[in-house]
Amino acid sequence: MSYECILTEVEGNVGILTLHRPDALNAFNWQLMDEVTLALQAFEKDDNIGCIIITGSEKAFAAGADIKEMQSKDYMTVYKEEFITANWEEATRCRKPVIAAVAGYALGGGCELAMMCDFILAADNAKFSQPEITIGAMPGAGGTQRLARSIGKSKAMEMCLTGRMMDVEEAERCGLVSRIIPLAELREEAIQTAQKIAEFSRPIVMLTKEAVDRAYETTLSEGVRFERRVFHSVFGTEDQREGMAAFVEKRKPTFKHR
Ligand code: DAK
Repeated sequence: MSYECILTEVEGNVGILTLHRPDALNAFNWQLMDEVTLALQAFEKDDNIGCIIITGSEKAFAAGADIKEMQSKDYMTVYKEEFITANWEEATRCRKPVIAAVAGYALGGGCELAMMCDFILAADNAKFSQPEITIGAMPGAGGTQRLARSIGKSKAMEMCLTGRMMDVEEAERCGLVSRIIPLAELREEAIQTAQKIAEFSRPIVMLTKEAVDRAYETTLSEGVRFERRVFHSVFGTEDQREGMAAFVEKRKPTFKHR
């Protein structure tokens, strides 16, 4: 499959999707989001891949929705074409872990896409913002919801109402990103992190991801109940037997992903 607005490659057991519209700081036009959707679906289907990375350039993860494409849309158009819903949210449907490796600007939809991923590794030049308010819009791809859950109401409200840029130190302090990495090392560190995850049992990685995600959707007691049921199901896998046997026998486990 050949793409025009993204690059895809596979390194080891890691699928890497690079947003690639350098002339527009990777702004999301319809074609780019279609390609992101197709590439993520292909990575999901590929049995060799155990973890996915979405990244951009050193200057921009993504500067958000393509304002030039969006400016002429009216209400009936965005409603009928299911703008955003149609092709922006595939990352949230992936069962394999998806890591956002963010350098430079992650603005508007760019920040929202990063938040759709399972965690964000950020370069020391990363900047996050929901600047839609400054162009007469508002976040439309989950920004008001995921930001509030991720960094709390006060900061989320301030970000969405002022459009201010958050630097990477603040983003790490408030839990938006999991780690800050020197820009030159971001890609390699993201690949190593993803490869480490890919080498664990795939079904157990997917179950763990599903359990953590449940924390966002339900009460504590229901979440713990869900976790317990999933935890019990782990004991039905070959990989649980192999992992524990390997520990007892003081050797490295060989997971068969079943
Ligand atoms: N869209 C289109 N083109 C963009 C762009 C964008 N978001 N961001 C940058 N570009 C283009 C610039 O126009 C410029 O192109 P040329 O003029 O050279 O042709 C090129 O990328 C380089 O940008 P700059 O020259 O501006 O570069 P600087 O380094 O000076 O500035 C910047 C970088 C990121 C600070 C600046 O480009 C910037 O402020 N960009 C816009 C960021 C922004 O506002 N993003 C949020 C977009 S809105 C919904 C409704 C709305 C939304 C979602 C849903 N529903 C109705 C459901 C909104 C979502 C958004 O993401």
